[in-house]
Amino acid sequence: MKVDVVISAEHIRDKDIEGKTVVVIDILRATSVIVTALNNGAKEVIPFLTVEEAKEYTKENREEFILGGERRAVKIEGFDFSNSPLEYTEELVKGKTVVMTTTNGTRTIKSCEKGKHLLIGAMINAKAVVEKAKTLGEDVVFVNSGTYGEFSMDDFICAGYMISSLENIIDDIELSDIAYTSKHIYESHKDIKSFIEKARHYNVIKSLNLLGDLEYCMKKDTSDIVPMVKNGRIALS
Ligand code: 3SL
Ligand code: MG
Repeated sequence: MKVDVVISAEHIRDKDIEGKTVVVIDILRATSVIVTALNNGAKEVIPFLTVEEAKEYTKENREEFILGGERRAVKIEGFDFSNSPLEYTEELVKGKTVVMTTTNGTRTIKSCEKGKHLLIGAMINAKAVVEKAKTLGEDVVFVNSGTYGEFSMDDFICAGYMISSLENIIDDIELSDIAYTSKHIYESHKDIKSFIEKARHYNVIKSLNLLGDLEYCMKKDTSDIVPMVKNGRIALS
């Protein structure tokens, strides 16, 4: 199995994802939110690129939907939830469809639709994702959402953790240089925080006093679900 990493949404080329299992990562915070919402019983999550599209989709039967997401890391006017995973509790999301738009995460998901299988990964479901990737059997590419098209340390170390975990369960594995580098970064910072706390976006979230979000998103393997994207909708695989 060949394993690769794409460093941001801006760097996705068709040849990197076609025919492969694609794992989209945006641990701060979009993919952590998606995993949390589905783990807590949401029926599905539908990602949109723009605020207008998301609002339009929920216009009829508004009460059936939760509108969630962010711009500049804060809640969007008229939305129900921000992009804090802690808001997506079982009590509030069970049985609901979450309609979501975020700056980088949902954009990355929409850019990866040519992948053969499209999975949603975060630290909180990393081991479950690699088990699923093993079962699917294709080459794997971890697509980091990054921040505004640029490399983001937080997504990179999460990819490294997944690659390190994948190596433990697959014998015949071939890492690209970037995949090897992300694994190496993780293996030198297994606590995660000592690396991520230097990341620009970590400090944006910290400046908003959302330390609870940061702690939550850095935890490993608290969920064993694997969200999968099919026909533009995300549900349990
Ligand atoms: O960019 C995104 O998709 C968001 O996850 C960013 S934030 O952490 O919610 O600000
Ligand atoms: Mg991010």
